[in-house]
Amino acid sequence: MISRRKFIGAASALVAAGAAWLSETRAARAAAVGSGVPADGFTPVPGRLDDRRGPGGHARIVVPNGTTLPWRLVDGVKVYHLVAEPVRHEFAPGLVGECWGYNGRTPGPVIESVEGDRARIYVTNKLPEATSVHWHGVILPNGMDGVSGLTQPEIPAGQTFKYEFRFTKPGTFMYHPHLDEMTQMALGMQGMIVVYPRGPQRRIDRDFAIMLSEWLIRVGTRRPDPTEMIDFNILTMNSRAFPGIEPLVVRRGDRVRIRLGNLGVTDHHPIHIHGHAMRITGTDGGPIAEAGQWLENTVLVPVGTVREVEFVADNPGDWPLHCHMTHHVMNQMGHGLPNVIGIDPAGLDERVQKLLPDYMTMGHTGMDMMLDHAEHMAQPPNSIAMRGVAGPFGRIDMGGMFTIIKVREGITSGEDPGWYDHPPGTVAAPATAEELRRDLEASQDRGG
Ligand SMILES: [Cu+2]
Repeated sequence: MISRRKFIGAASALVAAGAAWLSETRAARAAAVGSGVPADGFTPVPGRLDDRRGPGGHARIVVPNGTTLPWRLVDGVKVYHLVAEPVRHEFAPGLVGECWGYNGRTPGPVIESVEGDRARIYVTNKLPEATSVHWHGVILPNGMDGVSGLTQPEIPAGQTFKYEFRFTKPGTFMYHPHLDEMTQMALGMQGMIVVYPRGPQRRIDRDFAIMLSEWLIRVGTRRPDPTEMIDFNILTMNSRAFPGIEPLVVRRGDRVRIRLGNLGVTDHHPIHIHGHAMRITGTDGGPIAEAGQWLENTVLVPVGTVREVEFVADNPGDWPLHCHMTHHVMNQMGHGLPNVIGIDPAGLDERVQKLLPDYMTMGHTGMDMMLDHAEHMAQPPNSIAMRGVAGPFGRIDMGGMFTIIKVREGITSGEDPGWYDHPPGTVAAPATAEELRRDLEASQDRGG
């Protein structure tokens, strides 16, 4: 198993290589736009809840476990540089994958722009095979659409291509290869694009971008298997699996937008929020007019789409935001196991132990006990627990596509504020004998 220090060293080297072009131009970019921040006057402070706004009134995007792509202004054109390359990626502490991505990470950095802006995007191919980049949802000239063989020649390994077009409408879009899609996307080549409206818009205080993805990484291996079509065992938000996913920290009263993209293989993800209702406000087709918006507690994000949701964070607490498919909130779950729920193992363990001394029937009372046992068993190399991490009330029985929205009163920082401190009397607790007598026996008297 690779040591943490070695991993960080290797990852840094990759990041350094990927960002070489950016480093070389840092001074020039700083001169052009001031510290490399967008020229539209908005200076973000990483990790801070920031009340400053750009001219369009937009809050800057927050990418949990991710980042945005720097750009420089050249004669009024925003110039970006994507580097397609192999990436050593940590899905959660304990699980590292040999992936492909952009600029040293998967998903690639979020590309930000403003409605009407012209973009020139250089794509350098450092993969061992050809690639291309499709700008999913962006309305552009046909020859910039990135479909290898149809609208452009492939980008051979070692070469740099140039794309140039205008972002004509606001919204959330995506980018991904359109050559050997099965392999390249399954290994992590995915990214999001955020285009802010140019004119005034309704106030948004916290604006998050989350890419949903699915992977098969067999226990003990490092390379995601791109040939799998159905049975995935790592489900991720921005290529991280819970408990490796950063929480979404918001201040009570904030108007929150979450931009959810899905570039997975097969699965549509019903993303469920607790404690709030979400308004569906946009797709990769663009914003939805207010009259067409509707409320949901669960928004389905099908493969190859974006859903933008908004809500007012008016309910303090630690609220899950997760895929509602039960197998998508577990890590490295095996399937096709014998179903032993309800069997009586009495006598069975003794007989089998004569052949296999360590044998023990598990799962006959449900799967929860397996987690109790798992805590005492050694984890195989390069793998993570199926589900479960220590929470304020015991084990949080979740993994995979799961994160926590932390709504807090009056906070000024986007740093993780820790667990929610519940007001007295607002936490579910064991019923007392007196309460049972008072409430349940009385209701039985009435036939309730
Ligand atoms: Cu799902």
